[in-house]
Amino acid sequence: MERRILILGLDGAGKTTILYRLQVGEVVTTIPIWDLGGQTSIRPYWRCYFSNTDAIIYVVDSMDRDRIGISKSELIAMLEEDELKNAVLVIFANKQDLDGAMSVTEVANALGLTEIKRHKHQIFKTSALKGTGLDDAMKCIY
Ligand SMILES: Nc1nc2c(ncn2[C@@H]2O[C@H](COP(=O)(O)OP(=O)(O)O)[C@@H](O)[C@H]2O)c(=O)[nH]1
Ligand SMILES: [Mg+2]
Repeated sequence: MERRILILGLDGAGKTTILYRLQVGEVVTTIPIWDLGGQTSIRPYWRCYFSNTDAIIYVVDSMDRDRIGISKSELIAMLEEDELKNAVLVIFANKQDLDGAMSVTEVANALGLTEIKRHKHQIFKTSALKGTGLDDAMKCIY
């Protein structure tokens, strides 16, 4: 079954690297995945892509403690959008290869995941650089 997947997250989180990894790997070859840039100026346009979304991959830079709060507020604001009400949320706590990165539990707490009731969600630790954790996370969508 074809799924429409959005990949979102702040700039620098690792979205493009993840997409590259998924396409060279075996999990996904022909799936349309929209990589929307994460810069402040284009975040308001994310919603233009929301209709018919089955799954949202939300990528977090686990090393970026300074912006985890912003990442949380963008996530919460996005999930309030009506067009996303049926979308499954898969969070990638990315850059787990880096020393000093927030653990998956820290990222989950910082994002306030336990407060998200309306969407099915799951968080995975990933390293797009090393290619680890991506396949497990994608299995959650397919
Ligand atoms: N150490 C490490 N660096 C990563 C990882 N994923 C992405 N990066 C680096 O983070 C930077 C931003 O990645 P990019 O994919 O362009 O982020 P995007 O803005 O979300 O598309 C690049 O220098 C990547 O090489 C990761 O898992 N570990
Ligand atoms: Mg990018």
